[in-house]
Amino acid sequence: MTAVLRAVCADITTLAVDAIVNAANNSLLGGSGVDGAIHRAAGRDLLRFCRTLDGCKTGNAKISPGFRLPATHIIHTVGPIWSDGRHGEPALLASCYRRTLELAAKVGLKSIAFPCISTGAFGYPSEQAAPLAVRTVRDTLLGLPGIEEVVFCCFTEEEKARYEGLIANK
Ligand code: AR6
Repeated sequence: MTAVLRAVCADITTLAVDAIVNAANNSLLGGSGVDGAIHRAAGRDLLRFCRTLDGCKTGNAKISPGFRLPATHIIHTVGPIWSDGRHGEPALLASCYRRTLELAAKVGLKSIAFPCISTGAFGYPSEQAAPLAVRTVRDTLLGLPGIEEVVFCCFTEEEKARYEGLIANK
């Protein structure tokens, strides 16, 4: 089965998918941006659970329940901090998308929503992150037939339009 890719403009904490993805930091103990929103919406049990995960390396991913969220799971991944693009940032960002999808497939999840990882506090230029995200998701899904839907959850209409253009352009 070929997975459906789509872009939405929404608060990711409202999406009723099998897993939403958190753009976290290495501690996995919360922060600002989408990380803060997810911790607030999921409740204190998420922080308690995350304390048992022993952090997460940049480019890797770990899973937790969704607690009070409509999503049943949260996959926490840690994107690279942008410096100039010549310090391994693209490979690390691609790794976030790949590892997240691999983990989702391993536990049998079918629908996943990603935020625009690293493009907020971590400063990754959005016009470079978006094509890399779409390309990496497409390539990774070729080997993961169980995943049926991937949502790119944007926070602005401009970002959503960018993703829609990339999705339409196969
Ligand atoms: N739903 C969807 N997207 C959102 C939401 C939301 N509720 N809130 C923000 N965004 P950022 P990063 C978008 O900064 O760059 C944290 O402190 C936002 O507009 O959340 O990976 C962590 O703990 C942007 O497009 O994540 C780390 O320390 C995108 O989500 C650090 O920030 C990512 O912005 C991670 O930085």
